[in-house]
Amino acid sequence: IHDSKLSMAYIYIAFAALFLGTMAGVVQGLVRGGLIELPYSISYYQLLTAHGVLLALVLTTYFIYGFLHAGMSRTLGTMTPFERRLGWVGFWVLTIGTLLSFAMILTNDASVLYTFYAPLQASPLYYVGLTLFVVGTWIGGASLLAHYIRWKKRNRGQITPLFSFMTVGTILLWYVASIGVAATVLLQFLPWSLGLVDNINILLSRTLFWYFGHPLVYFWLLPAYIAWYVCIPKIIGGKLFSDSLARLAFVLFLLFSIPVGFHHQLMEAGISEFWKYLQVVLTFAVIVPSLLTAFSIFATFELAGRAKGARGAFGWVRKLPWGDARFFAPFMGMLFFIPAGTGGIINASNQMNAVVHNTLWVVGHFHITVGSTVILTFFGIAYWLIPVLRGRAFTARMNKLAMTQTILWTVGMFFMSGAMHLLGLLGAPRRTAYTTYQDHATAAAWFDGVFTNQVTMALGGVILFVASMLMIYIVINLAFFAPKAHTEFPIGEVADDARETPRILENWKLWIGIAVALILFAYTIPLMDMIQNAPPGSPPFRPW
Ligand code: HAS
Repeated sequence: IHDSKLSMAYIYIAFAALFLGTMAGVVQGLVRGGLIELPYSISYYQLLTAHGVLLALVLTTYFIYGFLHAGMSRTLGTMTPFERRLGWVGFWVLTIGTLLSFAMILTNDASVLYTFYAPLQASPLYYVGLTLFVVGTWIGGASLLAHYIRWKKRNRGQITPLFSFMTVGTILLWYVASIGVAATVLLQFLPWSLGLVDNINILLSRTLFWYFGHPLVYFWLLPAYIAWYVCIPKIIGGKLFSDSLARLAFVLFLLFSIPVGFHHQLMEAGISEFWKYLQVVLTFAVIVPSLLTAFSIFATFELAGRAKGARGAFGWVRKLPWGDARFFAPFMGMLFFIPAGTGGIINASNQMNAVVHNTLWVVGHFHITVGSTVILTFFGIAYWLIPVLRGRAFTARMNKLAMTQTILWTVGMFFMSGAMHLLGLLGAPRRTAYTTYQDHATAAAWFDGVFTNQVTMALGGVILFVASMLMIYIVINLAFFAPKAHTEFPIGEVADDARETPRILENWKLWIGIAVALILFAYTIPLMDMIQNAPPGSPPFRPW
């Protein structure tokens, strides 16, 4: 019960962020669609920053920690008071950091978008808030790792439950990745925003950011994969196809998701072709664990259907529980991931990146990855996790609403991100309310098709907003008003004919060693080059 309070604290803030973040999102979408103008002195960039930070950073991080803590307690037993205290310290440091950064956004002192690219400069307090945010996640992560280490010591020689193994992989990935953002914030942005140094090395700051920024997307994705591998098999009444393959996918993410940041900087001068090429090759390696996941999940679905008597090549599809939102929402997320992953492969291809980089295409890409695949899965988790933690039931009425929520989210996202992808191909830029070409009005007329239209994008945004408010209603109901009942935390079993899991998969020292070697290989020389041949640097730019 004590552990569930910690998880719920994370979940409350996650959904508060969903509420505020989607509100900022719909208003900002309507401004961009030319449908409204902002009152008072609120700026488009201020709203866009609030939207990105609240949804991409706050909602995701809080939900992930709430989910992982709950799953660890479910699979490894309750935490000790020390582990729980560590968890709460992490929560509060994270929350103080979040509130501080958010306050700076509200006062328009940090309208630097969620990527806070230099030379855009925010108030030093914004960077202090970001630092606390990261430190809070490290402390929360330490609580999870302490829980794992204690279990390992007590259960020597035993294979760790899959949920906990995956949690450890996710947290290790986060630790290695977040060193990059901590370094750029502490060593570059803070001294610069405090006026201790006049200039900032932009290329270095972006490189350190993307060293962190790409694994960040897998930090969002892996908890969704945990649900796909561990919880969904139970929900559909089946068994996981292979335990080893699932663990291998997570190990591959740890190895390959970090030394790939240059694929966000392919159009950036100052990094030589060779290093970009190398990191693109590694990017193609990090696609493999997602392909393994697609295979595993398909196989799990097929096995479940056949065990229920399905016949023919695709008879098993009909045996899936289509009316159950705990399955349907993550499933729609999986479907989104097929075009979304394809889009990622397009982005990572140098020549095609030249077409899509800095256009709305990229915004479309991240709305169907993190905004659909990940978030729909998180919604699907919330439908059972909140009842588990609050000792309540997920009733048939709530399930109906949750099904409607999923459909609305899917339709809204289809319109919004579909339009974004197409507009991007036509050249509509991102990170700006205007086209910035010609006198805007002339250039805006390029985008006048039915789907290639900024209004379609805004319409999708409005549907998403309605879906989001429905989600908030469901969350409040599940947390406070649903009937009291015992709800089970779904943990699936592995299929009977699966082979025994090789122990080497849990040799974290080995995997961290290889990951560090790959990172050093991919980054040492380019980073030295950026530091030694640093351009004069740039003074701050505060356009608001
Ligand atoms: Fe990305 C930009 C490349 C995945 C998020 N990405 C972004 C940004 C974000 C983001 C936020 O190379 C923008 C950052 C910014 O603000 O500038 N991305 C990739 C690649 C992948 C990829 C190669 N991205 C993600 C995921 C994200 C995410 C996941 C969030 C969670 N991305 C890029 C690149 C850029 C980029 C460039 C920079 C662009 C630029 O120029 O600025 C891969 O990981 C994708 C692999 C995925 C697959 C799909 C596998 C399919 C599965 C579903 C199976 C379905 C089933 C159901 C089982 C190959 C697993 C079917 C069942 C039935 C019955 C039908």
